[in-house]
Formats: sequence, structure tokens, C-alpha cells
Amino acid sequence: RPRVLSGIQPTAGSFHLGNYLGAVRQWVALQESHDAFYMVVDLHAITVPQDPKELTANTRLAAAQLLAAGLDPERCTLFVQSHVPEHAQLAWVMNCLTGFGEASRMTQFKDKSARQGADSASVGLFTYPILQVADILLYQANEVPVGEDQRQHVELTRDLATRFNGRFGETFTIPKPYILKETAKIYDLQDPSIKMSKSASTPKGLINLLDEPKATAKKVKSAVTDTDTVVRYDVENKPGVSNLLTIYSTLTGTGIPELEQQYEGKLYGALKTDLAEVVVEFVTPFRERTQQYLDDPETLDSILAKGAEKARAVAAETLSQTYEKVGFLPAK
Ligand code: AQP
Repeated sequence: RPRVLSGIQPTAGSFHLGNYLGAVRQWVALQESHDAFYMVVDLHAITVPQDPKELTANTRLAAAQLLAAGLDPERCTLFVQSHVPEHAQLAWVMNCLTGFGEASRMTQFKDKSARQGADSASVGLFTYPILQVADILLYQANEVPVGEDQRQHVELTRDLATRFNGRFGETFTIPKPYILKETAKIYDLQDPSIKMSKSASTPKGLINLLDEPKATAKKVKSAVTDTDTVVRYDVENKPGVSNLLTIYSTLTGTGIPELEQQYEGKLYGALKTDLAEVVVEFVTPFRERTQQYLDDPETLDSILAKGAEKARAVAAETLSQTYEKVGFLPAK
């Protein structure tokens, strides 16, 4: 079976609809056909300041949400990044292989550091993509299911893997991004020109899956559309409506042309009211399942411990090959 690897940050507490539709939903599907490794990336989280207690709680919360979304520890390997020390170890080797200019071209760093003020951004935030390179290469992943915003980091991974293999001999599998066109980018409900994001979206533009369903319904109903009235998928001219159709279609499995037909002659209000119901139907059981996992932290921690053990077996093997290729004297 081909292997997949992906991760999600524990930062903000609740996942948002962009995280779910752009990434986690694909993770659930891929555990059926792939040897799947999924992790909560707490090392990535500390690239921006975190409250330690919140970080611990949010790491469990992220794992609980992944299980609630449908990850099955019998069918995939679910773990916490810091439980597998090889991530940081391989990242160092990869840091030393990356050009400063090459790292400076990563657009996510440019965006995030501009928001924080370039001088206060950490060096960790700058090297974040290289840690991601190590995450992927450690597992010899063939595919990396992510949203469009991560494509550049997978490209960097390909470049560095190719460079390492060329310089030291065949070591790493060259991975490919796995990005579904339809849900690659879910947009902010209030500003459909930007992606839905926990750091850039306003509260009204962001759907957090764990929020009160009533508040969520309200946000859907007040989503920005346009001055036209026709429900039609047209990203260029009708980005707001198109975004709503994407969300509707993915959550219900109804094709967009069918939805266009269903809302022919109806106004945006009808679409929004129905979509609000669809979203509430999705988030209500999701919230309940998440809470059930949180209510039993021992079981949750033991799932993560087993996952880390499985992950370490693979990661340790790759790291030891890498160290040998680089020429580190083996420890006796
Ligand atoms: N709007 C989105 N549409 C589609 N996919 C998205 N992803 C994030 N936003 C969207 C995908 O979610 C996965 C987990 O991402 P992450 O843990 O890196 O979260 P993030 O990128 O920190 O999420 P945000 O909200 O985008 O955070 P900020 O604002 O800090 O950048 C990834 O696969 C990502 O592609």
C-alpha cells in the first residue's frame, strides 16, 4: 500500500471547516487505501508563542477531533509529533541542506511573519517548512494530503529529497502532494478572496467546528454573497456563492450542477438556510464525539502512545539510514 503522511496543528483548539474539508476529510478516506500516518504537530505549534497548559489541552483536543472525524487507530497510525524525537533530529540535517534564499521564498512564512512583524517572528517559524520536510521524509511518504496553502512546502520536500539522494545516495522517497481540486481552498465567509484561516479570518468569517451550532448557523446565514441573485458556481465572478456551493456539495455528496438546479429561481436566502442546516447536522455529532474522547483522557493517551510506538519504528529506521549516509560515526 502506498504511504501517506500529514499533520495538523493543535493551536487554536477547534478545527475549522477549511481544515476539515481541505485536509482531515481526505485523511479519513485515505486510511482505507493507504498506509496512513497522521499526527498532531505540536513542534510546529511552538513556532508562535503558546501557553504551555493550553498547548497540552489543545493537543489532546486535536487528537480527539481527529478521532471524532473518523480516523480509526486500527486503520491508521495517529500520534503526537513530539513523541517521536526523530522529527527534530532529521529536521536538523535538512536545515543544513537548505539554502537561506530557498527558505526565504516560502510564502507562508512571508505572510505569517508580516502579520506578526518580521522582527518578532521566531527562527522556528522561518524553518517550519524544513521541519515539515523532515516529517514527510521520515515516513518515506508517497503522498501528502494537504490544502493548497501547503503545496509549496511539499515542493520543497521534493527538492530536498532529490538533493539528498543525489549527494548521499538513494535514501528518500520523493513525495507528491495529494490535493483535491474541489476543496483545496475553503474561503472566508465574510471575505471570499482570502482562505478561511484561524489567524487571518475574522470570527464571522471562520467556522469553528466546536462552536455552538446555533452561532455557526448564524454565520452561514450571514455569509457574504454578491448583488446578483442567481445561484451559480462561478469562482471568478461569484466567489462567495461558489464557496457555499463547495461546502454544501462536499458535506452532502450532492454534485454542484444538481445544487444549481435545485436552487434555480430561488434566492440566496434559501441556499444559506439549507446550508446552515447541513452544517449544523455535521457539527452536532462531531462535537458530541469529540467530547466523548475528551471525557476519557486515559484511552486517548493510550491510543496516542501506541501510535507513537508504530511511528517511531519507521522513523528510527529512516533516521539511522540518514545518519549513516551523512557520515555520522555510529554510537556504540
Ligand atoms: N481554508 C482552507 N481550505 C482548505 N484547506 C485548508 N487548510 C487550512 N486552511 C484551509 C488545511 O488544513 C490542514 C491543517 O492545517 P494547519 O494545521 O497547518 O492549520 P493552519 O494552516 O495553521 O490553519 P490555518 O487556519 O490556515 O492557520 P493559519 O491561519 O495559522 O495559517 C493543512 O493541510 C491545510 O492545508
